[in-house]
Amino acid sequence: MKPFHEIEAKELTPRSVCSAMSEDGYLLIRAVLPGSAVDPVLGEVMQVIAAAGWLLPGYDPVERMANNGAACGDPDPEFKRTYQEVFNLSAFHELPHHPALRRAMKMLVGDHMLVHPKPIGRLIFPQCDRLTVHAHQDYRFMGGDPECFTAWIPLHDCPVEVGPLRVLEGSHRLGIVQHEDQNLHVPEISAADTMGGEWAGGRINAGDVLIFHSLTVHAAAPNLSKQLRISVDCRFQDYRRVLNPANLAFAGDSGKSWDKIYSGWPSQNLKYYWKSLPLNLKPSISELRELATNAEPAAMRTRYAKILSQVS
Ligand SMILES: O=C(O)CCC(=O)C(=O)O
Repeated sequence: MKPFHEIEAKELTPRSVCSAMSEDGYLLIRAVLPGSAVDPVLGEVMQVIAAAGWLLPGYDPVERMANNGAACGDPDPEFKRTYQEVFNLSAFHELPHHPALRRAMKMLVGDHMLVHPKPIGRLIFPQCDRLTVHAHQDYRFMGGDPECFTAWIPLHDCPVEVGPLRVLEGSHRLGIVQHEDQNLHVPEISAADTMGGEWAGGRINAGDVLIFHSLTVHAAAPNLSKQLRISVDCRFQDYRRVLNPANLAFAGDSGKSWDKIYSGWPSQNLKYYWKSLPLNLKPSISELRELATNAEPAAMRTRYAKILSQVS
């Protein structure tokens, strides 16, 4: 594996970020976020995790020492319960809007920037192979316009043995790659190692941000340590480009809703910020109305109706 192509945040320019993205499909930006932005989020997440019994007693929660007897991950019900509590934290949603990250992402996306409102938290137990995220392209899950970019943000220093992300350099140029989905909870690219290009990886520290194109193939390294690996990933695009409205809503059976999530937030600032932007939804609101009435099978009508009720 080759080392990441990296740059210090203070040296970042629109030209350097755009040329790295077009050549390699990713860039590791060092020292984007200050400790004062990242550490409190880790603190709040670890309080939730400690209360769930996922940590060994006798350690400070921010040491993240895992109680492997509690190991779980999506779609285990105990994982979903705890994950929902993390997702409800307003601090978790504020991080992708930090001015330093916005500044870096605007160099890539331009001024008409949408920060997707559903960041993903990764709470990865160590020594648990089934919880490692395998090779995939985010476009497979996001749809919309491929000119969409992910920022992967560890909430603590992440040496290779703790399982940071790695990327297949230049793979954004392969176009949309076939994912296997039979018998898999999460579709993956089983042929990633034979697709050409070289994997790039290495240590990613708290405050660093790994950014990559939605077609860049990437995977997590296995977490071989004794500690949980905690990170946030979120997506950014020009809001004039096509956006799949599923990225704004909760279409599953979980009963999640923005009203419930927002109810515990101390500030109004980020509540429904995305509704005030002139988004280019595909399907559009009128197409969603039609799909909610006529799509087949019935489960798809239900799904579209849920999305419609949350985005309109
Ligand atoms: O953090 C992980 O384990 C996976 C993250 C990922 O696949 C992503 O950010 O798209």
